[in-house]
Amino acid sequence: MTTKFPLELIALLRVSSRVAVLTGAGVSQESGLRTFRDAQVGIWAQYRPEDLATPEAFERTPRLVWDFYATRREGAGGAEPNPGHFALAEMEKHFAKFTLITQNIDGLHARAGSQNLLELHGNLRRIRCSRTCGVVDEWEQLPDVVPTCPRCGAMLRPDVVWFGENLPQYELETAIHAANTCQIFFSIGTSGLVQPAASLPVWAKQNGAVVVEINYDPTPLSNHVDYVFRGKSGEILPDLLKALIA
Ligand code: BV8
Ligand code: ZN
Repeated sequence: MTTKFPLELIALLRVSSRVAVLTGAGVSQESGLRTFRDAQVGIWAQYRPEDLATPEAFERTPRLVWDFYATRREGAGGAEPNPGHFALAEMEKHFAKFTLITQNIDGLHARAGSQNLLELHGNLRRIRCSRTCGVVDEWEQLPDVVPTCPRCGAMLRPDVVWFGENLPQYELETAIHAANTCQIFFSIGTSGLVQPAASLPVWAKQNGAVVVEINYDPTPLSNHVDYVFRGKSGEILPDLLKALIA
């Protein structure tokens, strides 16, 4: 069943040049990746994500945290971008200033071809020194130990932003600027619970943008946006692209 879009929204899209999009785990759900909140299955079911995705957890139990991310890295490696990712990559070509801001760390937007992409929470595929040596491409993986930095010997860690850690400054500042200057802001596949990402659509609204939510379930944002499309982003986004270029 094709999604019906109000004509005034499509008309506005057609005359707009500045569009910003925030995505969350929901856009990768149809690629077979569990969303953040229901990712806890199997051995991970006994942990709350917030208890694994923190610097304290890594200090306390580095192997457990390293294995948690190694498992997710394998999962993401086996996943393919879905029609929602590809529709966003195609939409980008139709606007002078299209900024895709993602909370996801699975790398699927980049693999779908999105160019102007801001990974607010890092990328699962990148590994970095837990001190200051930066990203490390090769390391010696011994069984049952957390690998160490070839330069300084410190433990390696996933290049992702944990709870209680600051977001990368360039990505955050650029995302805030896009939210504050866009004409239309889409919030897609995110429960809107994690800060400061969850404030971006609010700031966009305060700055006069039309805000659109595309999400399977209601969220704290749902009552504050101009349009809500309840359903799967992998189905709604291709319909939106079709309506835009019809
Ligand atoms: C920061 C990387 C400054 C790691 C992630 C108290 C103490 C300390 C901190 C805080 C505090 N209160 C608030 C904070 C700030 C904290 C925070 O927000 N906590 C929350 C839990 C309250 N934030 C931070 O710490 C951030 N840093 O603020 O720095 C600072 C410094 C020091 C002290 C204080 C502040 C850092 C946040 C980044 C954390 N890292 N990811 C990893 O992934 O392992 S966040 C992680 O969770 C994801 O990246 C993602 O961002 C988030 C999950 O959210 P969603 O993507 O929305 O996914 P979710 O599953 O929740 O929802 C999916 C939605 O999709 C659902 O609504 C579902 O209906 C929908 N859906 C499902 N399928 C589909 C679909 N929709 C459409 N189609 C479908 N097919
Ligand atoms: Zn190092």
